[in-house]
Amino acid sequence: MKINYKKAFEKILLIRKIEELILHEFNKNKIFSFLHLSIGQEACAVGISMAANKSDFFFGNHRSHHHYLAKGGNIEKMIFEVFGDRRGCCGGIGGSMHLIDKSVNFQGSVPILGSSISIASGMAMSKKLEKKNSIVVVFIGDGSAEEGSFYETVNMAGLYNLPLLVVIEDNKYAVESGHNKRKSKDYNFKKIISGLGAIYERCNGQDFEKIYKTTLKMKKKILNKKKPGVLHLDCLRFARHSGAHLSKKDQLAKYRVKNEHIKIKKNDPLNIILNKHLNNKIQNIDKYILKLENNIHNKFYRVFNKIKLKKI
Ligand SMILES: Cc1ncc(C[n+]2csc(CCOP(=O)(O)OP(=O)(O)O)c2C)c(N)n1
Ligand SMILES: [Mg+2]
Repeated sequence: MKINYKKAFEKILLIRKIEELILHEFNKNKIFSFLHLSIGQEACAVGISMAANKSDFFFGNHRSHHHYLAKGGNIEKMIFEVFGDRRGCCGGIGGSMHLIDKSVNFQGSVPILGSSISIASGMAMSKKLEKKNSIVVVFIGDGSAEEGSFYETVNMAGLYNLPLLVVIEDNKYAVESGHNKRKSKDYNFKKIISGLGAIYERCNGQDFEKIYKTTLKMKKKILNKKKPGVLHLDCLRFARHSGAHLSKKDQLAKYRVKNEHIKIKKNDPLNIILNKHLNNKIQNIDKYILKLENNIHNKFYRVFNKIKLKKI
């Protein structure tokens, strides 16, 4: 299997830089909207989108810049949307948490936790009835996987053999509460999911290669065994839960596990691809990265400079 690591790196870098630039302008302009950054979690979206087909459908949640961009959503329309411009993908009235681009089968991000999973299962039912070979992928967080709708939907999807892949980006927190504050000690996710009739896999959500390979395997199983799947990705949220912050202060905050900032530094999805696959393949790697970053910067400001910001 030949894997295009360069393409994966470039996609992750695009998402990273676009979000950093959004963050920069958000802070300067005091935009009145929620902002949930995916920084640190980009490989989850890129690994899955590269393993999926164009004809597969994606649904996102409140933290979905990476899902939208990885699926190939229109960058210009996303930037307009985030800054409340009428030319945005939701007419500028939804903001960062409402992204949609049906031209690439990104069916929409829904910020009400646990809601998109039921909507996605409806679409999976329609794909089953149409006898299409596509799957429906829905991204949720570890906190959202504690909503009743998650269990109900996985159960029904198991019962009706739906081609649904639920991806849990487990960054360990729901806002600032960790697993130990939300789950019983005996909570066994694998047993619960298997008991609901779905396929369960878990892997490192910082490592593109692992996500890509696991997704390929799961997609095959979902279509062959006619069962839904739950893919559990262990990942790290580098930024604060929401708002325009990417400071060390949050990484060192009390609600996080001890030394998480060190783990964050060591497990950057960009560095993992560079160290494992690209450093010794690309000559003058710094120049290559700088050129990519400059292109992204120019792309962002070509759109941003067209926006007349509404000051509050
Ligand atoms: C039904 C519902 N309850 C509460 C909220 C407020 N809320 C937004 S994000 C969030 C935490 C979500 O945690 P998780 O699902 O783990 O996703 P993460 O933010 O970590 O990506 C909460 C409680 C909401 N949007 N919807
Ligand atoms: Mg979470």
